[in-house]
Amino acid sequence: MMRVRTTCPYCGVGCGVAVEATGDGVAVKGDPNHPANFGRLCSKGAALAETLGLEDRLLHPQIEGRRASWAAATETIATAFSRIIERHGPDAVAFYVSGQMLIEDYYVANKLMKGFIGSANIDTNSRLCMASSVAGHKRAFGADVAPGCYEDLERADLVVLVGSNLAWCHPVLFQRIEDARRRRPDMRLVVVDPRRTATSEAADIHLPVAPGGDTALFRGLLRALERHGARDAAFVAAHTSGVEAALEASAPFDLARTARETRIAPELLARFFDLFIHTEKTVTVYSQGVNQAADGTDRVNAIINCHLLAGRIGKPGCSPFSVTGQPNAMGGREVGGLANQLACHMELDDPAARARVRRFWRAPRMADRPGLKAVDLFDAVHADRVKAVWIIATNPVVSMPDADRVREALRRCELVVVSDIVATTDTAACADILLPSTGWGEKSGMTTNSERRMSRQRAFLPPPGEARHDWRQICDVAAKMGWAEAFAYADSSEIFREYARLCALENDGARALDLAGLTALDKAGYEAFEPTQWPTPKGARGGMARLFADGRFFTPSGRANFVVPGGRAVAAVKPDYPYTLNTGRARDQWHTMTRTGRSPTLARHIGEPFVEMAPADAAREGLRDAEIVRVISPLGEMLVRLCVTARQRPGELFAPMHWNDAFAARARVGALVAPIVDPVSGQPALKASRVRIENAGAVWHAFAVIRTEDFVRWRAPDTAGYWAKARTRGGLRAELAGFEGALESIHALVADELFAEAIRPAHARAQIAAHANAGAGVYSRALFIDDVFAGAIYFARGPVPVARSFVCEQLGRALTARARQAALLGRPGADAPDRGAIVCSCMNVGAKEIAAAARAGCASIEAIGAATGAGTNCGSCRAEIARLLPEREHVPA
Ligand SMILES: Nc1nc2c(c(=O)[nH]1)N[C@H]1C(S)=C(S)[C@@H](COP(=O)(O)OP(=O)(O)OC[C@H]3O[C@@H](n4cnc5c(=O)[nH]c(N)nc54)[C@H](O)[C@@H]3O)O[C@H]1N2
Ligand SMILES: Nc1nc2c(c(=O)[nH]1)N[C@H]1C(S)=C(S)[C@@H](COP(=O)(O)OP(=O)(O)OC[C@H]3O[C@@H](n4cnc5c(=O)[nH]c(N)nc54)[C@H](O)[C@@H]3O)O[C@H]1N2
Ligand code: SF4
Ligand SMILES: [Mo]
Repeated sequence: MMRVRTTCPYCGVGCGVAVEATGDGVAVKGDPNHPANFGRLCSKGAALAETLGLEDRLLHPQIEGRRASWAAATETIATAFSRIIERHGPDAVAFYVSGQMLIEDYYVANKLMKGFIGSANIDTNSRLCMASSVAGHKRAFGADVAPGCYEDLERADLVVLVGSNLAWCHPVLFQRIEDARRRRPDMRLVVVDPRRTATSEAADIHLPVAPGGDTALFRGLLRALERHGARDAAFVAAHTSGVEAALEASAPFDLARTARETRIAPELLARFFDLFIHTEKTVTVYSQGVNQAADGTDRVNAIINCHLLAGRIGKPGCSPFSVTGQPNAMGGREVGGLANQLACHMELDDPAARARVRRFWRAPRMADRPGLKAVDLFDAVHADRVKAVWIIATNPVVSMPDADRVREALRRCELVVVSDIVATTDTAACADILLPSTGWGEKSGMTTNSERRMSRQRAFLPPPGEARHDWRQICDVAAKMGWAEAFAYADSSEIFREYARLCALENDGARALDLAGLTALDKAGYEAFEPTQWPTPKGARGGMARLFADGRFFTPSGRANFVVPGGRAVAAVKPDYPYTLNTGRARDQWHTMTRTGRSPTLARHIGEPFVEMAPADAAREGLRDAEIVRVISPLGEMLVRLCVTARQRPGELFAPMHWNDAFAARARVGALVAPIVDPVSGQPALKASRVRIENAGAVWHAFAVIRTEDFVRWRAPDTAGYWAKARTRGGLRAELAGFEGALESIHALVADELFAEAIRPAHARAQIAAHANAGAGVYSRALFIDDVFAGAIYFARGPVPVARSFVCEQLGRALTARARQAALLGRPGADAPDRGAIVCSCMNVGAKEIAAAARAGCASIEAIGAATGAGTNCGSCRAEIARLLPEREHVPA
């Protein structure tokens, strides 16, 4: 392998990645020529090489848990789907797919379901992610178009981030904004988020909006813009409709009412309004704090209304900007992966579009009405109306709301097919047929990022085992179902060409998604394809950075629509469930952790599931920081570590969406989330569930590390009611706790369980050292094989006070007698500093080291970087470093 230029498989920024072979693997760097990142990568992108190992990979097809041939698996699926369709009609089967599929995978899945099976029962995890933005775009612009581009973020004088934790979730975009702010210190950043985040801490103004207060905020802003003469009268008159109704609906939202409904201090609101009114070049970025709400589509339109009124759209540095989550979330919207779309931005309810697509596909049976959206789809599975479902590149048993019911639905379902790269996911556990897919680095195709830029993923590794490309799996089943000719593609470039032709078909500018310039792309051109933004109309050399510059929209009238948002959606407060549970992401994990969970570097940042709670609430509930708590909703519960923090406001909790049964005893937050959806988009409200919280009653706590590279397979000790494991270099680390037994007697039992497998094959050379301080309630055991530190477990009555990064770093080392004692106690000697919790994953720098550097006089992030290395590689941790500096340069909110 030489140097391969590909695209990062995580977030919607879509960074270019350059991969090179090294002696024992590959090295991953940012591609300096890629226009999304110009060489930058965040911590997740930088750790990609650590995710390529084959442990837990799914390598062969399985039927009912037994290895099977591809021929048998394909035949079984095709026969079952055909039989069910024949008996119960095409709507009795479904696909549930993903924004992590490539355009080509997605295109053939959609074609098979909507044109050949004849149902629109194909929905995607983008329903949980982008559906409200799609619906809002369509209402306002007549098409699902993101008008702006990344450069607008750098050229804006004001960037407003609404419901977006950009510093953690789109780190490279955030770095581009931060770089622009360093170059132009007058540029302003405003963050609208109920909680304090790494993003809000970098902002000039943080508006801690009450959950659900967003539409009120932007109605108030619309009114203020109008009152203070910020209307672009010429633009509004020539290119929009509905302004009067929108203004009338906003009229009651004076400062006092807006402040009341948003629970933001009036002075702070006034400052924000003033800034927005007087800053022409404004970009408003929004993400899941907007989309994942019962009124998500209204929130989107309330934001767009403000940009339309001020004419801040289609111009450099001016745009409403929905950032996409997944690498190909945008591409999925393009091919038609949602159950209420047809293909290539054509609508299911448009007979002319249906006829056009039918002709093009030579489709025997076209779907003619929308299919089931994600939440309804799994409901239909539960009710046995859908009898076969094929799940590709998504893990709904973790990521769907009411996730226990989703699991139950799959367990009842006649046929569940799962295509994944990992064998051990919570969804794979429910599959009748498991199909091994190729993953990042092994597959080739196209993705579209947040700024409509198409970019190639390229393979640099052979498929492992018998893994096959997702598109190939789908085409093989289609062929077995009788449609070989329509699904006979030699490679992904042929699929892409067909997709481009359909986008261009009878388009002539009628549909924004025009790829006429790419219909002649041959295989060589496809291989050499350079990142390009659509539309790429006929004759165009490159793509287009911005849309709507000419004021022409894709509505029948050609005008953009103001939309009157509904009232504030307030979830009924049930006294038994006094807290609002907000959910979202952590910096160094990706979704259900099937890939990032393999990286020891990424596990350093946060090693276990948690819930964040305000100090006042914790005091009232009698809960202490770092306790194991049970969070309970009417639907389900989870066990996680409590983190008491002033970043969280009273009445609101926050938990990450990442942990699941493969990594923890019981931490699927989706099990608690109510399946309430936005009535327009069908997107679930994942950020505001009603819950209560209680001490889980742990009587002992433990922290363990164990070397796995030689012989140990991890098995959670039966005695531990709570556990969460994470990778560490050469092994695993785990937090454990138990709800019964006495520490004095149980600790030996737990240690034996943990070390059982380690001792057996190597017992002659294995030694276990023990330490006990019964008075302090502290016990530990350490396992040495010869002189090598092979594992340890540390017990305490409360949260375990050992130096975790120190202990992890000793794993696999041959230790002197003194160092062995330090390892047994879990505390570095005087000569080895304790790093504290790791802040900078890339350079392995901990909070204690950064604090020490700050005490020694380092006053800026740069100075800390020079002294410790922290923040000097990917930069994702810069906001967290800033937190540890005594004085920060930002206007306090
Ligand atoms: N590290 C990491 N990055 C990722 C991902 C990942 O798994 N890990 N996933 C990718 C994907 S698919 C997506 S969709 C994006 C998501 O990216 P983001 O949307 O930035 O991430 P979230 O953490 O889901 O939510 C963003 C913020 O919304 C806030 N919020 C909650 N309720 C409200 C509200 O009522 N109003 C407002 N204004 N804000 C609210 C939350 O407090 C949270 O800080 O991230 C992408 N990037
Ligand atoms: N509570 C709560 N829930 C949420 C959210 C939230 O904020 N809060 N966010 C929602 C959002 S925005 C999203 S996008 C979803 C994400 O949720 P999911 O899509 O369920 O999460 P992932 O872990 O990304 O799942 C991707 C799966 O595909 C597999 N995979 C990876 N590459 C390939 C491939 O090339 N082919 C195949 N066939 N499989 C592959 C991975 O191993 C993994 O099992 O979660 C949603 N759920
Ligand atoms: S910001 Fe990070 S996760 Fe997102 S595409 Fe770039 S490197 Fe990948
Ligand atoms: Mo997402």
